[in-house]
Amino acid sequence: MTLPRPEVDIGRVMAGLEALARASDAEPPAVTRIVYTVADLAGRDQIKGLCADTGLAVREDPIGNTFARWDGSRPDLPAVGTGSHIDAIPHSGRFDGTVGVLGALEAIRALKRDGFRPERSIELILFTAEEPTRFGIGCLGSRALCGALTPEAMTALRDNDGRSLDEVRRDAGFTGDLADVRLREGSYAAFVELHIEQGPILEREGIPIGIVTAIAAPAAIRVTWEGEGGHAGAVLMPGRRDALCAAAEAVLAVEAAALSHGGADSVATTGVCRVHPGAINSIPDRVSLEIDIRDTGLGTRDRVVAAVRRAIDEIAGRRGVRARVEPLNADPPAAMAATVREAIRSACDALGLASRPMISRAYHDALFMARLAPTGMIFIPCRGGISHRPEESSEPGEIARGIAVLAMALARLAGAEGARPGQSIGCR
Ligand code: HGY
Ligand code: MN
Ligand code: MN
Repeated sequence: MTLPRPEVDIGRVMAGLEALARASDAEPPAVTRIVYTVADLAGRDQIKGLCADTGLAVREDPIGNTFARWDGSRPDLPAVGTGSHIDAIPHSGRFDGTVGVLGALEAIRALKRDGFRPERSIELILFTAEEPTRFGIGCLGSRALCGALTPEAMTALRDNDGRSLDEVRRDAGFTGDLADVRLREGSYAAFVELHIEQGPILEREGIPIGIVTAIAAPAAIRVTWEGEGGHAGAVLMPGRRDALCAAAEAVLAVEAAALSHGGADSVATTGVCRVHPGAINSIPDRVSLEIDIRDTGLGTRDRVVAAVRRAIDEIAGRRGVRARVEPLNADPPAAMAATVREAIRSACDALGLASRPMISRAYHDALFMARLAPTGMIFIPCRGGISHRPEESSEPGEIARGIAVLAMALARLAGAEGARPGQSIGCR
């Protein structure tokens, strides 16, 4: 099959990223777009509108996973999926996830402009709630699609205001039976996600494309410390059971566990600390910590988690502060499929682009799509490896190269009917 060589309209993609960045609850250049908020719904509307303008059939599932399908000549065959997320953690950047959604849409448009006609349908997916910000668990939408998050578990999810997922999703206009979210086996023949690297390797080595080999194993726990509150002036120091002092020791123990019990790939972060009552002259009686622990190896990751839990028990006992540990997720790593990696690599070769295999230390919806279909990821460089910060940035040329590789990989995976040698690759 002669692979098409579609032209990428990078100006249109950058304009889309710019418009999407304005659907935000943060002062530019920062972006905040939390799932089911007005900003998130505005961003979704932009994407749905662009998909409809591209002639794709758009549908949403009961939690807002959004599917935009380009029917192939054999719509009866399992489709080839692509996509990512548009939700953004507080005070973050405009490229994380969005490049994989708007880039996939441009890949489809470029293939269409090039006269390519896929045999298998190609389906763009906008996954709901890839970020854990609101409901404490990452990849909520893709977990539910592959059955890793059951309707019962979804029903139990609460946001930071105590509102249930069910209540919030319905208020956002997503109704329907949660049991209908899970996709049946064989729904997709393959899945490919385009994403910024969120690390420094590609930029440092001057390599335009990363071909992901595996996605690291993420785990998260919430620890609620319950001590004894009181008047900051009237309660003397001996015998205090200050919940924040216990939590503070635990935060340092999390860092120590990754450094002493893990390996070179072990990372551990306490990213959330909520103090009650949060008054300067009141001894904290309750503190909630959310801890993120990852490694490319499951055993090493679990060693670090165990070390953190031992430290929590020791601190709680010594300080007389109760600690309630709630596992939020503990997922295995995912290997990327050789067939999809090969499709990406052959696209790079056809485009004369250097590439390198690499591990993804961040998780992505591909971590769960890999349970549904042979899955791969395409990484592009981001400036200084910075992500989850307003300075997050990727150059138009880098994004265009990622989209061109994605388009050709999708064409290869979808199979062609009526494909013709395309024009030379380039950016309009
Ligand atoms: O946290 C992650 O790895 C992803 O960016 N949500
Ligand atoms: Mn992210
Ligand atoms: Mn992401």
